[in-house]
Amino acid sequence: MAVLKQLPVDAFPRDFAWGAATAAYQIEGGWDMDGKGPSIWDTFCHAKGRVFKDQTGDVACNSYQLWEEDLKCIQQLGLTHYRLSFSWSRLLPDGTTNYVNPKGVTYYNKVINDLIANAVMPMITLNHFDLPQALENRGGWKSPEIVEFFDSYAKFCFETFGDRVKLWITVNEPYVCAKLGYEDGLHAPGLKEPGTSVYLVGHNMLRAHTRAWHSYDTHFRHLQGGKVSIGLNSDWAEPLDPDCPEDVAATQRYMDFILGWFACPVFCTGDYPESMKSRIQAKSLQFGFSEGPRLPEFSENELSPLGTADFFALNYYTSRKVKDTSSHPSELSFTGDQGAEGVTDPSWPVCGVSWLAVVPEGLHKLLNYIKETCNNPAIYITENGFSQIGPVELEDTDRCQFYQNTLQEVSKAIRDDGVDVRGYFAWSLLDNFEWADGFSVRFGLFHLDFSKVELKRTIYRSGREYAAVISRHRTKLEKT
Ligand code: PNW
Repeated sequence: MAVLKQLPVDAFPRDFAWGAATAAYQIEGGWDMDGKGPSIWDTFCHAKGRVFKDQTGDVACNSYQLWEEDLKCIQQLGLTHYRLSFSWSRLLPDGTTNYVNPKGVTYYNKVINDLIANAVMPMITLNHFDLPQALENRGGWKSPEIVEFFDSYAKFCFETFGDRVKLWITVNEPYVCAKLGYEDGLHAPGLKEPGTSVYLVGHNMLRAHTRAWHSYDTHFRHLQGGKVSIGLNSDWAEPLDPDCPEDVAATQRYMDFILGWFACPVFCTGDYPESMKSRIQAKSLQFGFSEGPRLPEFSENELSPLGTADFFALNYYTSRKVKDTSSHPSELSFTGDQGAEGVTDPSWPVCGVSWLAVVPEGLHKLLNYIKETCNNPAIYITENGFSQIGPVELEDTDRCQFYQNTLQEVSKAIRDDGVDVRGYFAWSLLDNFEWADGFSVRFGLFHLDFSKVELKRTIYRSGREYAAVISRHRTKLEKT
């Protein structure tokens, strides 16, 4: 029995975006083909001991050469939207507009044109973790210079592709990039500089986003009429003990340090959450840290991040129960600043990766939270998904159940609570290179056998059922 057949589609608005998402480094391969420059992920994976079994994205799904196969998958699902990212160093090999790689432009033009010819709207992420290595060599996200470089890259993309691309995301998940890349050392560039770089990197990402949004607003919006946002990930969090005031306060801090860190400056106040400012300052004092503020301040002389998003781009995967750790001894670190620890509830099933407890109702609650705290924005769920680990099951009934439950929660948020959800992008179109987990973790609606050069795409049952939902929604619309 097809699980997703039970999903009521009436709640989804007429022009709801039914999508799937990918990212350049995770699918393209062709890491040094046709003039592409290296990115920090090429460097990170080529150094041994970073990634599961030292796997790399050198080939990945080979989407650089097999784009037509991806297109067939997109057609088979009947998607209305497809979210992909540009490889910055495929377009601009040294990260700057001093030299444009024409083969990179040709590749993305073909992708975009094929999508549009098939009535699929592209949503483009300008940077999904894979910073050009040449820019990393100049300080990367830690250097204020990056803001200029990013803005030039963004303007180049708006100019070159913006006649056809109407949905843009500047930076994907600044939280994950800054925390895993500069605090924990688990993602490229693999730095462990706890309690310091993470905030600087986050700040420069916000500034880069702000500049790019303003560039679009000033120079392109009136000609192209598109929308620009920043991609924010968040868990949903609840107090471990709802009757314990310290856990309640810790839960708010937990949300502030993940979502509020970027959502507050962009959607609410133009500044970081109060809890971040006060906690980080207090901890700096406690540790006698005197090399300037660890959490950078927004200067009056530069553009404010407030109002620099035309929609809310939300990546949601999981939920946490939070307990207060504010008085625990800690080193100087992000987690110490946060003073909160998130744990999973034993009743929540865990899929594939250990961090991913499956909690669809958390998405429902998070959508309401964003509606309430971020001025009721139009929301696209730009990533959400379920991973498999271990033996491949093409009949992935668990994942079907997951999509059924999740889309049910989304429909409730729309219908019962009036949350303005405009679209849903499943992560991911294809099984792909899952960062430090390599190919061991499978998020795709299509299966790939990475041991064979053909890299044939085979639809999972969840893909077939997702396609059925989309087609049922369309059929309903045609009748009304
Ligand atoms: C997101 N974690 O990243 C990314 O945007 C995708 O590229 C990725 O494939 C997807 O989630 C699934 O993981 C994350 O370790 C990477 O907590 C790592 C974590 C969370 C999100």
